[in-house]
Amino acid sequence: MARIAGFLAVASQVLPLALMGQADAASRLPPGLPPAAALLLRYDVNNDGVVTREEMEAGLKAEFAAADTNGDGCLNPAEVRAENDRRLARDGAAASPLKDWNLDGCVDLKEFSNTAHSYFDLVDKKKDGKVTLLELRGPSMPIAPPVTVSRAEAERLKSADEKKRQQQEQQERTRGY
Ligand SMILES: [Ca+2]
Ligand SMILES: [Ca+2]
Ligand SMILES: [Ca+2]
Repeated sequence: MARIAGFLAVASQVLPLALMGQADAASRLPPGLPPAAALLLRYDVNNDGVVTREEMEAGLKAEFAAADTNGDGCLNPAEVRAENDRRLARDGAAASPLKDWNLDGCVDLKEFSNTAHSYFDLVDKKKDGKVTLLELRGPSMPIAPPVTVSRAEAERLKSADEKKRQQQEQQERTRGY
């Protein structure tokens, strides 16, 4: 528990600027995780850094029940609109809007859970019904990690840049600028 708390304290300090403007779920993410990780991490109710399938299903059911205002087991277009507005307000650009996949005018629990289920299956590399922070950081994540350039490579790029700049200056001089 203390370890996770330390983790989050560090996260709030070193979070890349690009994430700063985003909604709560994403800005609470430990460092190195793609914004999409918030999609699953919000179901980690016991805060142990592991999302079990049970935690996800319970969370999805609760969210579905909250969105299904008339309690008929179906999200009609008005309920879908309200839920999508809520997601947009919460997740901003990272929001995943609901979709009535079979176009029957009703988003059922299965359709409601579709995005979370596919992401869970994609990330759960060990297929043990649990998604860990390590797996969320893994290569299966839908958003590419930042490219790290080695020092030597950085130097090479810099000198290539410098050369190009000098050539450009030379050209401009010969053109009489
Ligand atoms: Ca958990
Ligand atoms: Ca309904
Ligand atoms: Ca449907």
